[in-house]
Amino acid sequence: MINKNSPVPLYYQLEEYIKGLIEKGELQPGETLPPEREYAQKYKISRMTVRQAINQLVNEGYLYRQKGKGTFVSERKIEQPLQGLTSFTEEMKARGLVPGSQLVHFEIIPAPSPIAEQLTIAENTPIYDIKRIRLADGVPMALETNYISAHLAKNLTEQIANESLYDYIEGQLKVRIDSATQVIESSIASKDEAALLNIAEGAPVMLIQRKTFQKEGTPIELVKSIYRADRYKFMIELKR
Ligand code: 16G
Repeated sequence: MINKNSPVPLYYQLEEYIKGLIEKGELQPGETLPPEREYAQKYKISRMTVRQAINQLVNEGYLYRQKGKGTFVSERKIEQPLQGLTSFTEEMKARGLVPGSQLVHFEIIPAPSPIAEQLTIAENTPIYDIKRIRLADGVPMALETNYISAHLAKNLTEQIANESLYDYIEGQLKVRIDSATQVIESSIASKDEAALLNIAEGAPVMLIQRKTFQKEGTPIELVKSIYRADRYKFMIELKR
């Protein structure tokens, strides 16, 4: 497993080895990682090297530390492809997870100028302001704020917002969701966001802003999503 004659650094070999055990399920989420000295003795490497490997795995989110308790295996991250315009509900179902929403806010408000501009409607036109915690198997994954023109989404109810907005837009309103632009940035959870997502204030999150369009280019929704960086990663296939 650890080859001292290899030009590959020892910490990296150990890091990849532990990562492999996690990926194969031989180390399960929540399981305690054996102590550093055990690895050091077993592979005849220094504890510094073991610590370096473990630090890397903590930084990458494969492991987490709990003060005074030890190092544990993290829950597996959801890998979301960046191609394809899908909904949260579709993404979770495709993975065999049960999608859910917890409504935090639901109100019709007059569109403030920056939002109106983006939705190409006049300022103060009524829009839905919807904030939901998005759940996978009951666990909070993301916090999502949608702005949708009330004129477009007539009769949108709290019940619908608790389910799938895309199902409603396409199934009920018969509006074809065609394309979107999406910007992803790193960020940290504010106090309120952290409380809703059940993570620590200041924990890393991904801020995703999506603007979705109908076929003729009319904007349908403006969405700000805060995704937990400890539970999500994004994947894109590149071709040259
Ligand atoms: C996803 C979209 C969001 C959309 C929602 C609809 C991202 C970053 N955002 O969360 O823009 O409003 O799906 O989901 O993927 P729903 O149909 O389950 O309500």
